[in-house]
Order: sequence, then C-alpha cells, then structure tokens
Amino acid sequence: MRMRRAWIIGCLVLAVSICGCSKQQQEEPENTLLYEDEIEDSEDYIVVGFAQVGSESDWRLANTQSFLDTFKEEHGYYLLFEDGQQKQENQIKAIRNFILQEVDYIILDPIVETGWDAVLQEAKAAGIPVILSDRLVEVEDESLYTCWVGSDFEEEGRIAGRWLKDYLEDEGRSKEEIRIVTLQGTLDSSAQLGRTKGFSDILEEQSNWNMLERMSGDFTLTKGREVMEYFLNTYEDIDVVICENDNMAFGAIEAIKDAGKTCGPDGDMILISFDAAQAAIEAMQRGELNVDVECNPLLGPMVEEIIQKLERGEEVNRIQYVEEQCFDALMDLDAIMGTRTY
Ligand code: GZL
Ligand code: ZN
Repeated sequence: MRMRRAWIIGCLVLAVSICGCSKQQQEEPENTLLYEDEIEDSEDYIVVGFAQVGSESDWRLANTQSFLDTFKEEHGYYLLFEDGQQKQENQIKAIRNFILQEVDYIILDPIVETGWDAVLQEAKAAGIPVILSDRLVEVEDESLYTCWVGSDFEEEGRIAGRWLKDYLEDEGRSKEEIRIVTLQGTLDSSAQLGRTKGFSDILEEQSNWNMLERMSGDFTLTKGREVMEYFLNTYEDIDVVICENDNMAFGAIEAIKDAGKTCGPDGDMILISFDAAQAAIEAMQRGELNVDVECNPLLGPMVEEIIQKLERGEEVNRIQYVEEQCFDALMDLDAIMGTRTY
C-alpha cells in the first residue's frame, strides 16, 4: 500500500509542479503543501490525515497540540493536519485530499453531526479507516467509521444541572424562581447537542427553573459576548448563565461587566461553563465563574493507541469515553492549577 502511494503521490507532485499551483490547491490551507516536500520517505511512516474543526477555542488549541505532540515523525507517523476553520466544506475537502494522497488513517473531528455520508463513503471505498475524535457523526451506515473517542457530553450537561440544583439548595433558593439563559455551542455539534440535552434532563425536574432563552455563540468569545449583550438587553433579571464552553464564558463575563453587573460566587448571576481550560480556572480564582465541567482535550494518545491496535489487527471498542471532572470555586484551585496541562 505504502509503495503504491509513494508512486501515485510522485506522479501527483510531478503533475502539480508541471501545471503549477492548481486552482484547487490555491483554495486549500497552505499546510497541505508541506507534505509534498518530504514525499520520498513517507512510505516508512504511518501516514495520518487529521481534519480538525478549527481554532475557535482554548479547548481546540489544546486538542490540536495533543495530536501534534503524538503523531510525530520520531514516533513513526507522518501527520497531515488540516484546520477546517469552522467550516464543514473545508473538512470535506480535507478528507478528499487525504484520500487522494492515500493516507493510512483519517482522523475526523466533525464540526457538526450531519452531512458526512458521501465523503465517508469515498474513504471507505478507498479502504481508509476513519477514526472520529471528540465529536460524532450521524450516518446511515455505521461502518463508515471504525470508532469514536471523546466525552460523554450529555453527562457533562447533567453534571452542570446537578451542581446547580445542589448549589441552589445550599443557598436556600430551591423554592425561588430561577431565571436561566444558555449560550449554546455550534448548533448540531455533538458537544452542543449533548450539553443542552443533559442539562435539560435536570431542568425538567425543577418546576421553579425558568429557561428564558438559548442561543448559539458558536463556541467563540466574540459571539459569546454578542449573545450575552442581547440577553442582558432583553431580560431584566437573569439568575444563571450557562455557557457551553469557556471561550463563550469569557465573552459573557466581558458583557456582564460592561453592563455594570457581576457574576460568580458573590455576583449578581451564577456562571456555569464547560471545558475547564486553564484560563477558566483563573477566572474562577478571580471569583468570576462558579463551576466548570471539564472536557478533556488530550485525545491524541487515545487515538494513537487505537491506530496501534488496528495496525496489529486487533479489535477496538466502538465508543471510548475520556475521564473528566468538575471544578467549582470552593475547591483548592491553586492545587488544581498545578496539575493541569491545558
Ligand atoms: C468539546 C469540543 C468543544 C469544546 C469547545 O469536546 O467539541 O468544541 O467544548 C470546542 O471549546 O470549540
Ligand atoms: Zn504550487
């Protein structure tokens, strides 16, 4: 397989160099060209194509770094990395590029759950296994991907709901009307679907909780701030703000401060977030955030373990969850900061 790939790629490089940058290449992120410079020895490596969502959040950057740290040449891998820049069509183009270059494995972190059947069918027809990392796809034919490794997003949502229920009881507010707004992640992404559903499981058991509105901030600080400004202008009295990731929480904090209000344990509003990136733990230390449900981004080693098993012809579990915790402002945050690598 690898020798054939080297020959095909040789022709491809020759064709491209004759015709110069093809139109298609000019549209692609420049990092797909890095591969061509070292084509001659690629057959000695396990060649992995990784179609990443983007670089929208601290979590995403840590997740990307985990793959760059794992799939190194000294570990016997050649990594083709493509940043989808938060667009599904870029990820689909990247997968087609990987197929063209006959990679040994495709890793996909699908920005949304739907719209993947056709391109994953092409990967299957090319005999290239697809491993899903972090988010999931919804496809007719389950054989279009080998396995998935990531977080139990619904459980993350339930953890946040259970934490809020306990916190309000401790505060003697379990009978009071609790007015809640939610900044959702990228709509139709597994993290958004799971966190919204999981929290709703707890919400529907609390007759005194009132979900005023949910709106997507697309997991980014900028849109998170815009959505929070809208919520503050629309609703007089907000008791709880749920942000489905830290970067939207950072944006919400900015908007809340701009409105002359406060959030966190001693604030006007309870602020709940997901991911637990270092910057969020620091916000908690500043008293701006009440609780953060961790979402572990360090998926590179788990995906590598899967590839090693597949290389040995071993079976792999179809679904593999990562370990996660929940941090709140009452914990020893200095100690926690010392243990975190993202
Ligand atoms: C969750 C991941 C989400 C993070 C966000 O596993 O898909 O995407 O929660 C990131 O920070 O943008
Ligand atoms: Zn060129």
